[in-house]
Amino acid sequence: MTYIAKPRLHHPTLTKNKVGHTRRDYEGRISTLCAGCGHDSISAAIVQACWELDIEPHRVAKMSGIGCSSKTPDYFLGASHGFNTVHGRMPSVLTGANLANRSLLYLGVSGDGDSASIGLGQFAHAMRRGVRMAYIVENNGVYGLTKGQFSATADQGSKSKKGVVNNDAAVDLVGMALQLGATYVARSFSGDKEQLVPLIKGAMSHGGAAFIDVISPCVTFNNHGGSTKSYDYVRQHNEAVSRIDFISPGSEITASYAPGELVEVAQHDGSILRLRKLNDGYDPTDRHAALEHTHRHAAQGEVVTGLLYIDPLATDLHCAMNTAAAPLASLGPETLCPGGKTLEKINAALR
Ligand SMILES: Cc1ncc(C[n+]2csc(CCOP(=O)(O)OP(=O)(O)O)c2C)c(N)n1
Ligand code: SF4
Ligand SMILES: [Mg+2]
Repeated sequence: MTYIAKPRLHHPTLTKNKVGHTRRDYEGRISTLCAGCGHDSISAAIVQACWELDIEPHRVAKMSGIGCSSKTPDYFLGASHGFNTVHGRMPSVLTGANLANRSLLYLGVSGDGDSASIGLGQFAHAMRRGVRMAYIVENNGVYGLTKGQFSATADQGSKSKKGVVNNDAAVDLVGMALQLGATYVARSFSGDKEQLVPLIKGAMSHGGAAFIDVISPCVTFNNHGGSTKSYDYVRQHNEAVSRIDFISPGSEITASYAPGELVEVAQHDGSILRLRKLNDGYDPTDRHAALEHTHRHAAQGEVVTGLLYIDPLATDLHCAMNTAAAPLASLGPETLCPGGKTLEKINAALR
């Protein structure tokens, strides 16, 4: 209920992280979503990930579009920057903000309608440009907010609550992200916090465009038999490629897995993603193999989850454009406007 404010008082013994915050400091307002909605579990995973990463909340900019999923940034990181954009336009607003100030951590939260229908072009260009961000799609296969129409990620042959069959082919956002050049691509399930939290931590520490497709059941409109985005379906068909562990810079690396079963991937910031292979020979640094693997299993009705692809040496849009390291707002007028003579020179060079 929106009118019930969350109490600000904390119990004095709540555990604090390295920057002096309790988990509660990463929460937002009380959720107004339906009880049991997968999106609320994703919000809880984001809270957990940011708390464990010792992120100062004011260093995060959370952006979204329109939909139940896009409402969720109100329910986490209440002390962060936020921008609720027009339907499907989150990626371009995030890109602009990122270009103006690269010192923030960008978290884009969207829905399957928001990113795979009206915002598909925006999604594609943010991925191919390598905008540094953690982009999460809370994928329920329907337009939850507008009462349950099929979205573009609904699987062909799956059924609506009233039994209508979806005849259209599904847009595969994971496949698109892989093809378009995203450098961190994962899929998870809102009901699997153990897998989702380290995936979010890895995405937020990544040096380029990170995308996570999270299957997030809509309990009101798409949680019946015949749906391929229901709790029961995903639990029965979940096929994980790896078990993931996130180790932040400076943490002790313990060897809890038997040698030979582990892949360790170091990221730019010194964090390490430790992947315990569940599938023999699965290589998370092979983009083509990731595409082939996910498509082959999808054809068998399986939902492949885990960290599907990572480029540990990823760079981002700022690197490609050779932009200033400092936020634009911190640059003085002499730097931002170098004067008439410089402009004349530029114009002359273009004639
Ligand atoms: C320009 C525009 N077109 C259509 C709508 C109506 N609309 C609001 S939310 C939505 C779909 C949301 O679906 P999704 O992104 O999957 O979010 P969910 O509610 O399922 O989490 C639509 C079509 C709108 N708000 N603005
Ligand atoms: S309508 Fe569906 S997506 Fe929206 S809050 Fe309810 S369960 Fe969640
Ligand atoms: Mg949806």
